[in-house]
Amino acid sequence: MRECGLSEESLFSFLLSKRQEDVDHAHIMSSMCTVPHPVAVRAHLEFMETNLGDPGLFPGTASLERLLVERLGTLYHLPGACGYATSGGTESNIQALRMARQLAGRERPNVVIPESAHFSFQKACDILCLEMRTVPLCSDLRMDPVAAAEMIDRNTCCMVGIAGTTEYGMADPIRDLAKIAGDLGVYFHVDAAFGGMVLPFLDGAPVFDFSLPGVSSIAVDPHKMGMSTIPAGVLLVRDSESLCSLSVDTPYLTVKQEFTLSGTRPGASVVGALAVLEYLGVEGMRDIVAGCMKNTRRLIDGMETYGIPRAATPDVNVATFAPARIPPPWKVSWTRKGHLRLVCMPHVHAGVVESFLKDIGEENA
Ligand code: 0PR
Repeated sequence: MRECGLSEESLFSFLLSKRQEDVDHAHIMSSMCTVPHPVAVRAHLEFMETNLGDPGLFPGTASLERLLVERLGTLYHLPGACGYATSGGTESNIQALRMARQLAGRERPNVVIPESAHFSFQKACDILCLEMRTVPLCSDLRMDPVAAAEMIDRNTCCMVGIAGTTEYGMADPIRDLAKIAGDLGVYFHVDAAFGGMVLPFLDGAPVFDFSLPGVSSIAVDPHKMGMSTIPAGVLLVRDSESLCSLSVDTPYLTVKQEFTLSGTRPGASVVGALAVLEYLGVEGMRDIVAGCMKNTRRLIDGMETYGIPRAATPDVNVATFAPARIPPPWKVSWTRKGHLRLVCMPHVHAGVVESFLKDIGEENA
């Protein structure tokens, strides 16, 4: 540390010069996060010092976390769902697998997970000492339910399905998977970190939620398509019993037990997440999601007119293509199979798509 502190002015001049080195959102096509909605920012600033890790000191903020869980539970057709706000999809997935492992009580537990799963499941299996069984995808890039059923045995504590895959934006056949899980009595976790804030607002979208009796838990990230500030994830379960399987004693806090992974937890971004939902309502979310899907379709059509074919027709706003040359300053990503991957987040508006297409057209002429 410095012996003597900096003046606020020179400190901020240094900090902001570093901020200038970050990529401008106007050119970010690779991210599943976006510029937070102004109401999320306002709520975040108002709740800056709140700590959900000691809810007895912040009962008002804690009640807003419960309201967020209630709103999302209702959106997913289980108004009485239980859950809590996590730091994002990684924590939600770790905790879901932890719950499944506790509830099953097997000596050598395994989990059955699609090939397309986010790398957070690798972390979860590592931390929790779970054997990870990887299910191949069908030709449409969705998890093969027949192969999944064959991989389940008496030591399987959890099966996972993805509603909106990270790389190709596909929804797995959650209805079929939920039926298999229900019939075999296996815990079924749905990773809707991305799709959970997209699919409910799209007409004719595949069902992935608690309306399917086999679905045990859902991960959804307001800090992705929910336009909250970072960090804001939510883990939802059917009943408090599964959450309680994670409880540890917290003798000197205002509550005597907690089931969360983190101790100290931000209220700011959690209230930010709720604020966006309350402000926009289903109607507002539908508009935003419709815009993102329209831009995704335009991007796919535009790329195809340049002879750059799509790799998939996605269920959510993730577009993938055969490899192409990408001029600076555009920031794109590449899938494990080598496809170009672009995410049409709310900051990638129609004008951004057109200017990207123009640059790609010139570069690949
Ligand atoms: N589940 C799914 C389906 C995801 O897509 C992601 C993240 C996670 C879980 C994990 O969520 P957290 O990162 O919140 O723990 N998907 C993106 C990815 O890893 C996250 C991301 C966001 C990456 C912004 C880059 C970026 O700039 O690709």
